[in-house]
Amino acid sequence: MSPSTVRVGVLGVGLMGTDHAERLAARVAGATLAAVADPDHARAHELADRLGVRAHEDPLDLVADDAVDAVVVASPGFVHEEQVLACLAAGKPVLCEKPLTMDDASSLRLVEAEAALGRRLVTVGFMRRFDPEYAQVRSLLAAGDRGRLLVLHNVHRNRSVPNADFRSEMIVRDSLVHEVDSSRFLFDDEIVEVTVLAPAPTSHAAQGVLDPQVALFRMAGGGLVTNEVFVNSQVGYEVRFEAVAERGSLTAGLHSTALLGTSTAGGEGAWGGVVPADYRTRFARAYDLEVQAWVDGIRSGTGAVGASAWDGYAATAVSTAGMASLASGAPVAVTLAERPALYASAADPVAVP
Ligand code: ISE
Repeated sequence: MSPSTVRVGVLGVGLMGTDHAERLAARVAGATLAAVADPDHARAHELADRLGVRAHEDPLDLVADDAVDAVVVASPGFVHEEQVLACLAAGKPVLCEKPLTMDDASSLRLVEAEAALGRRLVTVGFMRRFDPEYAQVRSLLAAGDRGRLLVLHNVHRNRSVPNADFRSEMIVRDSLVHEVDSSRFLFDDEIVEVTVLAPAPTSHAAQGVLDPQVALFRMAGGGLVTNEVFVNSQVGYEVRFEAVAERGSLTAGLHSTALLGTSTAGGEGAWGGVVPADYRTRFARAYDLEVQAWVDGIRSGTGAVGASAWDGYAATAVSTAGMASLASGAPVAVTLAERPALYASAADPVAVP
């Protein structure tokens, strides 16, 4: 049965979970925020009181709550497997923030659990797919006028990361994973080999952290992707790409770009505007569209849109290989399990808004 109003519970109310909870409470048509939960009970209660909803102390109680139809998982990656499995067992749609889980084996267990159910309940929060420019570039490439996509250049920079626990591996697993997904999405193809290298690190990285990093993906169909990920750029959230096809290139994200080394005070030489502070600003519209599409899919009964559990697994498999490559400095092959019939195409299409 498809509810006319989807009552959503949010698990984990750190930065992203709070952002989603506020979005659901205020600006998603056909949805209400029903409950939140967080291991930091005070934080959960403070948000619940502010938004006028219930707070659960135990995340699994939120999943079991009869007043919750669907769940957003915005908790840390190491609890995703248990929480997503609980949603599957309860038959509740779940929008799980990236990464789906911490490694390919655990992500594959989720794929297998969902495939055994025979219907798609899991969506992975790869919001770049819903960014109007990303979606438009994918459509333009699919239209074929520019010929095949040959090379993709991705740039992904954060001003800084929250704490010294953000180690080198996390740059691959939590940050680069976005480009893993967007590369699969834009090429409509799988990544078969990954190499992750690092220059001498910035002095702004924590002791022993390799930041920035440069990664190379080889696509199954022969395409190549270059990626720069830099999580202590000191500037802001810069995410953009250039897609080079046989007859022309397409660029997205220029509005989040600053030309560094110039001064607005000095008169000539300045270019661009304000660089967004973080992903919540840069991708605000993409998050709105993503959550709205998720809710619409639940209400209409047409099912999940956006990244599937398979996409989440494929991304985690590339990240797992990427972390191995970062450690060895050598290219690492990515071998995926057999794709269950439930996940028919390489990257599910999304409508261009
Ligand atoms: C964070 O978890 C995100 O998902 C952001 O989009 C990314 O830019 C950041 O590096 C991650 O830590």
